[in-house]
Amino acid sequence: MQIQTVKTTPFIGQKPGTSGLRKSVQTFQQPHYLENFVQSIFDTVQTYQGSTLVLGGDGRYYNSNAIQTILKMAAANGFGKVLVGRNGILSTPAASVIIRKYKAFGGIILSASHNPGGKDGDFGIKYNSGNGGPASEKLTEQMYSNTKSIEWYKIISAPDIDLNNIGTFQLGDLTVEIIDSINDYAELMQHLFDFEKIKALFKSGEFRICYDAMHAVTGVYAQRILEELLQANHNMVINSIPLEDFGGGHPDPNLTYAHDLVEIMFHLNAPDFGAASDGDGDRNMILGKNFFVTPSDSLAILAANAHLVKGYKMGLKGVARSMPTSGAVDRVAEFLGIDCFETPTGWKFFGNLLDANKITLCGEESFGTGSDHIREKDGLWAVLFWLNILAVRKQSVETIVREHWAKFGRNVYSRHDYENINSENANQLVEELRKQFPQLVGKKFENYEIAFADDFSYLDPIDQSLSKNQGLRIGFTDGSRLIFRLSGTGTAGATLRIYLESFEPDVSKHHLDAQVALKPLLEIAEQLAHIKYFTGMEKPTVIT
Ligand code: G16
Repeated sequence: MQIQTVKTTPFIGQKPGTSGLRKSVQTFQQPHYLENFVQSIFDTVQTYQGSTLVLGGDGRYYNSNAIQTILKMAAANGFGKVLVGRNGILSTPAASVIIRKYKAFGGIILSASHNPGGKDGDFGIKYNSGNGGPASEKLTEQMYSNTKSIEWYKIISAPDIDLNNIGTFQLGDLTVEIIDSINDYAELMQHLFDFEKIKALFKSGEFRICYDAMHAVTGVYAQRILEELLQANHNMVINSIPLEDFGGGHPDPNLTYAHDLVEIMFHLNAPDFGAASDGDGDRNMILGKNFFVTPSDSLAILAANAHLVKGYKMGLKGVARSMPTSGAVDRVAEFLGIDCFETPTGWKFFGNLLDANKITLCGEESFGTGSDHIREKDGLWAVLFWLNILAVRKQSVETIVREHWAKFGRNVYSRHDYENINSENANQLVEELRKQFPQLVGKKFENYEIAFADDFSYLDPIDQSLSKNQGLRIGFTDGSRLIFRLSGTGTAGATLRIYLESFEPDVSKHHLDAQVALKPLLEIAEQLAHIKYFTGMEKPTVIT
């Protein structure tokens, strides 16, 4: 088969964000756009000749087209084998499982995660290394640098491969194996969790679950694992059929976008447990009957109850959370006598800690939770972890959370997002706030006094790499925190995220709504950052 070397010129702005390159579908459809980025990945990772690549995506619009192109480029660039999920489908955690299990050189995952899909939606691509985790900042910076000087890419001309049937095909010297997208993942879940106990919980008839797949990739995984293997109540997976445009929805599992599930769970006859996942299946939202579990609390509760769960009963090596995530898990770590690490936002920062056996569990406020079983966050894994705990403790979700707060205190927490705002205004807000930092320490606002104000930097304890400018932190003497960050995953304008946290040890105040409890902090945020003025908005677009 003829290898073509196609001349090309750089595109501006092929800079990977928090998690890979995410742009509108139309941007990706420009001739050479995808090819330039893929060649830049290959030129960065270099030593792959003859080795195996894993390839798949969340099934959004343009997934199959991109897969055909990448296969032909992999053949032209000298990979030995590509493992592709059937129909081009692989959830992000399943891709991580497969990279690790088959000791692949790396993988390419096609997803824009929780961003909307379809012809007018977003598309995305990211590279995962041989450990199954997102490429390090060093690699993504090199990829970006390559995109700025690219002059050619290599591709073969060949007919498209049939992605719909399991089997092995040749593309020149490249072997393409179409594999079941679910088997390896389901097998690992059975190894980690007590499926018999969870099955018994469902069998009792006294426990019902509702899982919202949001018309995204986890529909097929949830049906196999929850319905077939665990025999959960019938029709418990809603929005189960993966669609190229996610049914026109926004596949982001939070209280705003997972409205179908929220309606079911905040109802008189609600099931006992509710959960949702995002576009590529790595995020999770956990709900009880009329009860929302914040992702930060969820991480802390998994850590505190890990000893009850088959795959984790040997104990935790340590835990980690991203900086804006609440300190709830820190309290559990202190109780257990294990290390707790604070990393910047982005799952890639957990990779070194996991590889060095420093941590077992990690998580983020952005609905991401995971463990050392893979190197990605894992939506269904978190759901199964909760189910395993519920099967052992036989209490409601709300009781488990309230008992946790009673023991450790409650880290009252919320995130306010201002989406799609003018980028210049967003940057100006950050700049103006940063300028005030030297004068902030000691400043008082009624009951609150500022203890520190800084721009978070992270020195990786394993490879000593330094990541600067990872979010503005304002800490108060009572342990409360206000954090300001601009999202690195949006594709239009800017998204301002404001993270609010306070600590409440008094059980008699634990029933308070988080928005009510955090109101004083929100007022301080407005005074310091003039949010309404810079965003032009009276209130956030999303509150979680
Ligand atoms: C990605 C990253 C996460 C991060 C999240 C939000 O998740 O993998 O680590 O917390 O984005 O990032 P930001 O606040 O910059 O938008 P996903 O699920 O989109 O891949």
